[in-house]
Amino acid sequence: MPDWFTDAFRAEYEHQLELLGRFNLALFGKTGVGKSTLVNAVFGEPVAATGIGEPVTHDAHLYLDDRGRLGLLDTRGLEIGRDDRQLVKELEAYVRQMRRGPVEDQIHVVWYCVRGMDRRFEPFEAEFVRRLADLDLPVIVVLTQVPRGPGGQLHPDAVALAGHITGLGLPIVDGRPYLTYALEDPFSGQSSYGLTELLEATFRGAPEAVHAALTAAQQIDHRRKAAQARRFIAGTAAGAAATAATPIPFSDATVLVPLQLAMMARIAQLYQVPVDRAALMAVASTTAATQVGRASVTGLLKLIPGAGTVTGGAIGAAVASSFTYAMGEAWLAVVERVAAGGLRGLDGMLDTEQIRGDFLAELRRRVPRLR
Ligand SMILES: Nc1nc2c(ncn2[C@@H]2O[C@H](COP(=O)(O)OP(=O)(O)O)[C@@H](O)[C@H]2O)c(=O)[nH]1
Ligand SMILES: [Mg+2]
Repeated sequence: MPDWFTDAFRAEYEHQLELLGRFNLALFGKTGVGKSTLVNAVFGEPVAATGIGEPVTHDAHLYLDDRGRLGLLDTRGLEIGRDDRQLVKELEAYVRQMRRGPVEDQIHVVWYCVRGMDRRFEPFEAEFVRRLADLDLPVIVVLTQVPRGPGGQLHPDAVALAGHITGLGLPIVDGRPYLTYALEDPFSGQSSYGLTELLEATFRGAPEAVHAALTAAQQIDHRRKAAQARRFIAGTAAGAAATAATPIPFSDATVLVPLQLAMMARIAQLYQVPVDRAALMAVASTTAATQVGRASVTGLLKLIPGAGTVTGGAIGAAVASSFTYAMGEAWLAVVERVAAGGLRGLDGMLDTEQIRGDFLAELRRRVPRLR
C-alpha cells in the first residue's frame, strides 16, 4: 500500500503541475537596477543554480529561465537605450511565434524596472514601454531601491520621478509606477516594502488562466495560496459528493481516494513542497486517514440525521463530501506548517511521525465524533 501510494501520489503531483502551468514574467531595465533581487524577493531564491536559461530567439538575446511555476524572460547582451530596435525586433518575433502556442507559453506580464534614485526616465524608455504595450503585453513600471526616511516617507526624488512617469500617460498597469525596496539593508536600516502591492498589480495584469500558477510561484502572500487551496478543496468535496450520489458501499470507499490524492497533490504544489517530501507526507497522512477512515465514516454517519437508517452501511453524498472536505482542510493545515518550516526533527529533516500525528489531530478537530 505505501509503495503504490507513493507512486500514485508522485504521478498525481506531476499531473497537477501540468494543470497548474507556468507564469511567465519578462524583465527589462538597465543592468544593476535590481531586477534579480526583486524577482528573488517575490518568488524566492531559485532552488538550484538555474544558469542563464535557454535562448528563445534565433538571434539569441532573449532567454527563458524555467523555475518551475515561474518562467523568467530576460535579456542578455542588449541594452535599452542602445539596442532598442534589435530588442523590440526579437521580442516581436518571439511574441508572434508564441501567440500560436498555448497560453502558458506566452509572456504574461512585463516588469519594466527603473532605479528610483536615477531621477530620470528617458524618452527612449517611454518609447520602449509603448512598444511593449503595442504587443499587448501588460507592463508594470517598477521603481527599485527607493529608500524611505526615518518616518517611513518615500524619498522625494523617487516620488517626483513617479509623478513624472505617471504624467506621461503611458499604457501601463494602473497608469503609474510601483515603488519598491526589495532587500532589507540592516546597515542603513532600510526594510523591504512595496512587494505585496507589486504582486497585486501583477495579478491584475496577468490573464486569469495563469493566476493559479502565479499563486503557486509567488512566496510572499500565503493567504492567496490558502484561498486557492480552499477553492480546490470545495471543488473536490463537490466531486466526492457527485461520486457518491448513488451511495457507495463501505468497502468501495476507495473510489474516493484518487480525488483526495489529486486534492492533496495540488495543495502540495501550491505551496511548492518538494515531491519527495510531499510523497512522504502523503504516505504518512493517508495511512493515518485510511486508519481513521472507517471509524470516521461511522462517526459521520451518526452525525447525519437518518443517514444510518437510510443508507445502511454505505457512504452517501453528504458524508463523502464532508469527509473529503475535512481531509483537505487538515492537509492544508499540515502543508502550511511545513511551508513555514515546521514539523521537522532535531536534524532539520521532515519528521514523518510528527506529520502523521499532526494530520490526525487536525482531522479529529474537524470530524468531532472521530475516536
Ligand atoms: N539592499 C538592497 N540592495 C539591492 C536591492 N536591489 C538591488 N540591490 C543590489 O544591487 C545590486 C544589483 O542588483 P541585481 O538584482 O543583480 O540587478 P539586475 O542586474 O537588475 O538583476 C546587487 O548588489 C543587489 O544586492 C534592494 O532592494 N536592496
Ligand atoms: Mg540580474
